[in-house]
Amino acid sequence: MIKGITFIRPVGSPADFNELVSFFAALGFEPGRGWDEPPQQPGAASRGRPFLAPLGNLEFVDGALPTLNTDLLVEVTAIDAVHHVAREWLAKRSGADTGKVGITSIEETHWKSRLFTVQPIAGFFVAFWEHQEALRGKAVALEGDLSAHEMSFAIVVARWNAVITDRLLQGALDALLRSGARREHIEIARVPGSWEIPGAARKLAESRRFDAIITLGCLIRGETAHYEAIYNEVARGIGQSQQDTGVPHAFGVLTCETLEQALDRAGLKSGNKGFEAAAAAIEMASLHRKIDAKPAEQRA
Ligand code: DLZ
Repeated sequence: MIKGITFIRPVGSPADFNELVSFFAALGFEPGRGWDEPPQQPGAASRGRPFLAPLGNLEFVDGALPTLNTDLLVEVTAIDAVHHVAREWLAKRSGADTGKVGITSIEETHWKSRLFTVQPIAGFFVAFWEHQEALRGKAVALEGDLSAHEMSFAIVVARWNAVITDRLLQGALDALLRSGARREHIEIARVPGSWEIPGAARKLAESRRFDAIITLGCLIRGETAHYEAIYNEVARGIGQSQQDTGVPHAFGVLTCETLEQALDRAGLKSGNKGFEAAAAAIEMASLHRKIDAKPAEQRA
């Protein structure tokens, strides 16, 4: 059974390696499981950092090829936002005005796409492209993207079980910043416990200043009297705020049997539910924008 496809790119020096890892992380690629081999003999250490994409393919072409200086093509959504992030990354590099690194403007291609190329380090080129028909090759459906560019978010985080909720908050911030949100467009509201989350979330949603609200808390059954009652009310209140205000609310309130289980879900073994809640918030905010932008006659 075919499982995946890997293209290996050797790099010339540890400094180039670090630059490329920084560049691909800044663009929001999901990091895979990397490796570091200690040296078997002097100077023979090696390391690898994979970057994952939701889809990959090996494509054979019979006909006109794009005139590019690279065979590394990354398909994206929201190419203008990707171009912006790449430009900002380059602007922080000291070599940016030496001509050894650089970025082209976004150009139309002969295959109904828009494309630009970047040289994040001397001699390494990567092209980013977006098909003009966003639905090409996909089921016909409206879908949100994972770009948080030019979006504002509020995070409501409970102080109760702070050892957990602080980790959820770090995960949520990581997801937002890596997806292109700016720190000054993220407001954090701290509340005493999960019980207080719905009230604060609603107030923030009613302010109409945010594309989405992210709610973070942690209820531990063994340590919480009336656990079911509190949990039901928190979930109901957050859902009701979402429905009444029309602003997407992501649900990141953990309900766990034990502290150990909560730690696992806050970044140890089972991912970070704060990161996942923020990703859901970005996707829903993007979907809302697309629904608002789509002319009525195309919605049928
Ligand atoms: C009171 C309480 C208890 C027992 N357990 C938790 C919990 O596990 N997680 C949580 O977020 N909050 C807890 N709280 C606090 C309530 O949510 C609320 O803050 C207080 O009852 C004050 O209204």
